[in-house]
Order: sequence, then structure tokens, then C-alpha cells
Amino acid sequence: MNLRNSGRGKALLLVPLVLALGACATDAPLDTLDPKGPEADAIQNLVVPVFAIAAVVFVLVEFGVLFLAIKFRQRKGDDDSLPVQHHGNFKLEIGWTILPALVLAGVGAASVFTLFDLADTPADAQDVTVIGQQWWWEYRYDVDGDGEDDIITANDLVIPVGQPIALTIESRDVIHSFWIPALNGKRDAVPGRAQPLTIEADEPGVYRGQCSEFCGLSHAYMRMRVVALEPADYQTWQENQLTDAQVPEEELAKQGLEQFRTSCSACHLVSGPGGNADLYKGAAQVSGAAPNLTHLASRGVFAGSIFDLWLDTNFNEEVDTEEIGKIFNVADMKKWLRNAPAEKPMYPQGERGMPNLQLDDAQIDALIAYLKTLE
Ligand code: HEC
Ligand SMILES: [Cu+2]
Repeated sequence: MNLRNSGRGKALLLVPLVLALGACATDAPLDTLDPKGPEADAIQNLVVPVFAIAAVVFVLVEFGVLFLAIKFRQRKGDDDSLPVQHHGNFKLEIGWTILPALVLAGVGAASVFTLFDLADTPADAQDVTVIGQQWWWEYRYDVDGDGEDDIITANDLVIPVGQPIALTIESRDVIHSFWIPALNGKRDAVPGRAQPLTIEADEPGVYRGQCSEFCGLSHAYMRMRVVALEPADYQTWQENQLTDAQVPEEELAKQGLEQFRTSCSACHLVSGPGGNADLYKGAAQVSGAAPNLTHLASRGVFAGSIFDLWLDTNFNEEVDTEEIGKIFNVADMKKWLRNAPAEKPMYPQGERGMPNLQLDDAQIDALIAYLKTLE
């Protein structure tokens, strides 16, 4: 087949073009070459020199191949004799064996040192347990260090800037992979294992990620965010997370609470008098299979971070975190409560994920009024 003139050949030529254009994106929150914390810096400091060495080798080799191919090409009227042969040139052969070995040994040593460096967890790190689940991330904080989780939240992993965070990554079902490119490399969430990963953010902001191990139907809709706050803001956040939900005052929201206790308690937990924890009768603090909603409205996103919970915020900008949360995203929340599997593919019969609960408009409006109070 003549590649150059065939349609497929032209299509193949488009591939590098598309890749090159893709590399020009400025709004690229998953950029692996834009570190925002010390762990990501360590990786960058390895990647840049290794890439530079690889680039030099690439150019030299390609240039050499082209040069030799052109210089020794078959010309018209050649007598078909071979050029001078170098086989058995001891010096040359030793040289081009040892030089690559040395280059690789150098790169290898640098890589191993970086790996050791990344495996070190600073002594003052704060612990957070990360649990991957089809198809969202749960975060658990043991604030007072008594071995019990005091804060259980989802989607947004909230951390203070300048503070190393020692994550312990687990899974409740299949293998997922936790990855916030701006803060560190990826680490798999493997059922039955607890895998460490340290992250730290230099500046306040929202750092996005994406589950990077195929984990079933809605893998592509399993995103996550790290929200880094100034220490004082973090303190405020933490104090708020430690409070219980109160019985709402507004009439519609009160109806929503009743509806919530009826329709949602099989899976979701809201602790406090304004919630349904009493229905769990001593069971674990969460049902184990759905996000804890006690402080739902304090998050920026929902459903595996695919929908904004609050509108009118541009999370790609340097975020003034105090500005997060102006208008509750009623439209997407309505659709979610009406028929969640239509918004995000989930296995049928609520085997995994949230089923269609056949709610009517009035029930949904009441539920939204209630959910909004869960700040
Ligand atoms: C059969 C279990 C189940 C029931 C019942 C259920 N949910 Fe869910 N819900 C889930 C699961 C699982 C998710 C996570 C889905 C995902 O993101 O992939 C979820 C997600 C949510 C979210 C997004 C939370 C977040 O932080 O991402 C909200 C809000 C929500 N459900 C509200 C409700 C309400 C209100 C009810 C009752 C009307 C309800 N759910 C009933 C299982 C359930
Ligand atoms: Cu996943």
C-alpha cells in the first residue's frame, strides 16, 4: 500500500499534528509538568534533566542515522562495492557500549534517589485516609489522633497549604488510582491494602485529578480535587466539619429532612439531630457505599466531582477560596435526584451507585431545600 497517497496514510499524518496542538493547551489542570508542591517538584527535577538527556541522545542518533543514510546511499553508476567496514573496531565498540551504560546508570541512580525521597513521609505530616469507590473518592480525617475518624467527606480533599499530608489510600471495591498531577505522582487504591502517598500544596487553590485505573462503567466520571486553604481558613473548615447537622428551620427543608430519612437513609448518612444517624442503630458511621452528606453544601462539586455544586465560580483561575459557593446548582442536583443513573452511568438496580428513586417534583424540591442547609 502506498501510505502517502492513501486516506489512512493522511489520517496517520494527522496524529502527530493533533498531539502537537494538544500540547499547546493553556487551560490544562491535569498538566504533569506544572508542579505545585514539593513532591511534584521532586518529580519535575528528575523529569527535566532525564528528558534533556533523552533529547540529546535522540537528536544525535537520528542525526547520525540520517547522515549515514544519505552519505552512503546508492548512487547512479555505483559499482556496488561496500564502504570501509568498522566491524571489529575495538575502541568504537567499547565506547558505544560503555557510554549508554553510563548514561543509563546515571539516570537510574537519580530515579532511585527521587523514589526514596518521595517515599519519605515528613514527621509533622497530617494523616488522611483516602478510599476509592465506584465512582467517587471518600476522605477521612482523624483529627484528634484517637484512631477514630472525625471527619468523613467526599470529592474535595481539603488540606492546609504548606503542610505535608500523609495519605493512606484504600479501596472498597476494585482497583482505582489516586492522582493529582500538580501535587504528586499516582498511587493505586487496591482492595485490602493501605498504600501511602504524601502530598503538599505550596499555594491555596484547587488541584484537580482523575481516577487513573480503569474501574468500571463510570471510571471516566471519577474525578477528584484537592482544595488547599490557608491554615486559618483550613481551621475554620475543620471546625465546621466537626459540627453536627441541625434540624432546619425553613418548612420546605424540614419536609426535605423527613423525605431524606425515608428515601435516602439506606445509603447516605448525615450526623446530628438534623440528620439520620439515629436510624443506623450503632452501625458504622457510614453505610459504606455512599458519600457522607453531613456537610455536603460545604463542598464545591458532587457525584465524583463531575458537577459543580455551586455555580459562578471559575475553578481554573487562581481561586479565592472565600468566593467559592454563590449559587446552588439546583438544575444539576434536580436531575441527579430525579434519575442519577441518567447523569452518570451506574450498574442497574443500585448494585453500585445511586438508583433512580422515582421521586416526584415536590419531593425533589423539598430534598434540595434540605441539602442546601447541610453546610
Ligand atoms: C442505594 C443507595 C443510595 C440511595 C438510596 C441514595 N443514594 Fe445518593 N448516592 C449514592 C451513591 C453510591 C452516590 C455516589 C455516586 C457517584 O458519585 O458515583 C450517591 C451520591 C449522592 C449525592 C452526591 C454526593 C457527593 O458528595 O458526591 C447526593 C447529593 C445524593 N446522592 C443524594 C441522595 C438523596 C437526596 C437520596 C434520597 C432521595 C439518595 N441520594 C439516595 C447512593 C444512594
Ligand atoms: Cu476509579
